[in-house]
Amino acid sequence: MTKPLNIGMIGYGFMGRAHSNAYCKVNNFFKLEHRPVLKAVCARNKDKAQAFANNWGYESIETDWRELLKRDDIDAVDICTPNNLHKEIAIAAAEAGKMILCEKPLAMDVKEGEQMVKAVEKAGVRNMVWYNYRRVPAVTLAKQLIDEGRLGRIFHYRAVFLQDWTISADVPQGGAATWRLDAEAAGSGVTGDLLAHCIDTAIWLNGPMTNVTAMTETFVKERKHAETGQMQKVGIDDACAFLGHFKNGSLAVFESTRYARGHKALYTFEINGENASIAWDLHDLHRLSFFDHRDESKLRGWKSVHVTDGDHPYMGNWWVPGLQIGYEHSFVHQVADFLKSLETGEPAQPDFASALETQKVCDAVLKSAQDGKWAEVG
Ligand code: SOE
Repeated sequence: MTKPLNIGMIGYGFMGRAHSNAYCKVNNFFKLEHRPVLKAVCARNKDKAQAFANNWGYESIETDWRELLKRDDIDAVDICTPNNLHKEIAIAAAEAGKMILCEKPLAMDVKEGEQMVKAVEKAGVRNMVWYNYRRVPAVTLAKQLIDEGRLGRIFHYRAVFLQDWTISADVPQGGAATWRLDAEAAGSGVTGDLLAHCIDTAIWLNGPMTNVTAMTETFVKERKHAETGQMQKVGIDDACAFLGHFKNGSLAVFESTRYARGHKALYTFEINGENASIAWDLHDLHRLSFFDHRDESKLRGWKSVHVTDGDHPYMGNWWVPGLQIGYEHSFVHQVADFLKSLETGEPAQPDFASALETQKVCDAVLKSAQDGKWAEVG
């Protein structure tokens, strides 16, 4: 018999769907003591909340997140709102004694993030941030190879996250579909939305970063606001590139943009070590490229490992070797790990405190771009 874990989800956009799907699937594939129960979804628009509830099987709806937090039948709150609501909801949820699963980035900035960390620590509630790419099996395999010391001393960490969906000046800012372009709702542009993923993965794989030097650009200076219809100054970074140092002495080169025509979600990283290199590409997410200089010289070359075997991370829970899985499974894995953490007592990662480290790098990147100088992290 599994123990129910009653979920109250706030927000119902793209991430609401990704998380709901994960809650629905997780117990079919992972043997766990707890089972998420879709208790309630909360959104301001009653009809849309009901339609979402009907589609995913949520038992009830709320239109005010404060009412959701008052309910005794909610164990865990999943925050899928725009970034500017994360702090207020998370702190109130912690005070109400709820577990919290919060969409990335943790907060609008470090100041907010610190308050959130303090709140969950004071309340002693379980917390996690949805940096899902750690749970792509090939990325988790990269972590295993690095932890086994196969790369040796690491010299370089290179990452990009490229998209092209905001090139047209007709794309509005604000509103349900395009809040990511509105600085008031998102806090920042590609830095908080896309580079935050790259930074989370990088810190996880290669350790903390110490300082950065960055440049940002806003190519389209004004956009219509989707709700008011008024033209408004664009306050987000459309593109960002930065260099930096990791504590282990390796060099960081990161770039993100929503203006790379032809690229929809090209998240790639490459790590070069003394003995070996690793490369990964979200467009081919089930493969991990690995080059080992210690291989016999006449056969030395890049291997493309199809990460679908039973002894690859998470894969023993899915189909049979050779059959691959996709984007949505990274969320299933993250829920599985969260539920497992309830059994082991270990904090599910990344928790708010770990996500704050990513936030510190994001803040340093934005500060450096603004000041035109190197910025220390933290
Ligand atoms: C933006 O387009 C976005 O959806 C991000 O918000 C997600 O975090 C990223 O995984 C894909 O792109």
